[in-house]
Amino acid sequence: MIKDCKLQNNCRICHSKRLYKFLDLGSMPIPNGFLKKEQLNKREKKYDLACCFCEKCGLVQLSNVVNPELMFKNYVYIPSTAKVMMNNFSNLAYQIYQRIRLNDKSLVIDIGSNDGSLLTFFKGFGCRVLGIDPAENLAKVAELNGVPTEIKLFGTRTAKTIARKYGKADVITATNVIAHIDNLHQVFQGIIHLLSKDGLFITEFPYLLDLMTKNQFDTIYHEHLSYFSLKPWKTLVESYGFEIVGAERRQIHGGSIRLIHQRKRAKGKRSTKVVDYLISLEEERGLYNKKSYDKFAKRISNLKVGLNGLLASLKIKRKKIVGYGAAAKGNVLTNFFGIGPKLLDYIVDSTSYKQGLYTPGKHIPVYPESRLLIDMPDYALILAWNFSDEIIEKQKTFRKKGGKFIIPIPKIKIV
Ligand code: JHZ
Ligand code: ZN
Repeated sequence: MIKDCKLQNNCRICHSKRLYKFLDLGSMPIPNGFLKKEQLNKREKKYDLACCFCEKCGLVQLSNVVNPELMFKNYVYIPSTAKVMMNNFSNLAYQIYQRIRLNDKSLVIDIGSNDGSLLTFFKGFGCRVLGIDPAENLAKVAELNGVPTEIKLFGTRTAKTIARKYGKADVITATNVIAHIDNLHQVFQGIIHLLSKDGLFITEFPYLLDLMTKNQFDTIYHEHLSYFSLKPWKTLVESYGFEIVGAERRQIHGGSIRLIHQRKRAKGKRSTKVVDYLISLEEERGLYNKKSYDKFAKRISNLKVGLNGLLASLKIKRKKIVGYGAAAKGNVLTNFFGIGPKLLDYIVDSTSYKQGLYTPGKHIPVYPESRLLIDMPDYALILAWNFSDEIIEKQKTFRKKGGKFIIPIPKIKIV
């Protein structure tokens, strides 16, 4: 029998055991483990959530690994409800299309393809596309969107099977999924099998530099096994004969990084200066110094006191407060800060899969966004703070009618 959870006591990249635990968020249910009403009185499974810094290579990672089957087989997160996400996908597809002039013979494979959103843009350029994702429910949606999908977790074995069945890929993309994968060595071994000689491997993930400098502690959860900066990532990439040929910071998800990789001797243009620049910036901001992580943990405990203080003072004034965006990160924040349905009456969210359910741990009900204007609470705490601009713009009427937004991160702000 496969265990639900295992300890990770060495570094996923360099295998060192010198791991420094700097943040302990306690034990909580998986962040997308939304519950039906009839499940509310059953005991939820909880898993430790703590974060370590590798003193040898600088990778930040969780102290344990929850079985991916439990988290991803039936998945409720979809990127396509946020305009900003779709714009980012369209930008990525266009950038690659321009770079290597994709045509109807090109094959683009997306690892962690979710509902097929990113691949629909590549399809728009006439390319052949294939998604790979373990979520059975979302693969069906992707197929309806015209994106053929292999329902699988990615690793060496999957890569070999797919290369045999479909041929080698000219482009492999992996957005917001590499941090979910335990065995990064298998990822690169898989890519070696699946990518054509001059092919591009493009990945995008939340950037540790943003996480640290903007107090984004709530993006630390069971799904995200690793928190990458460029220095350890570069070592990993190079150990498999690849090179980072393009790097760009993106605003998406509060600060991400988009990286383009190719084999060392592959044809194509290279811009490596930006990688060196970013690594020096990481060093300058203390990303490779233990003390920075202690300071980060201290800032998070201050934030906890600050936000709870604010919500309690509003409640004393009999204000009605709700949450906005039942994001996975919101479930981390509410669980760690101890914010339950007594403080937040409910959370509104645009994802149909989450509506009608209850948040894991705190059991706050999730309703459609339309409820906000019907009810007109005094405050909405934006738990999906990475989409604050889009949400505030969308909910202009709420503000006009006197509603206020609270943005908790990077620091508490009332709009
Ligand atoms: P959002 C996800 O984290 C999951 P989450 C994943 N593990 C990952 O790696 C990261 O992203 C990067 C809602 N919403 O995207 C939709 C509205 O209601 O921040 C979502 O439920 N109205 C793959 O779950 C939530 O907010 C809106 O107008 O923390 C946002 O979740 C908008 C824009 C969003 O991801
Ligand atoms: Zn390491």
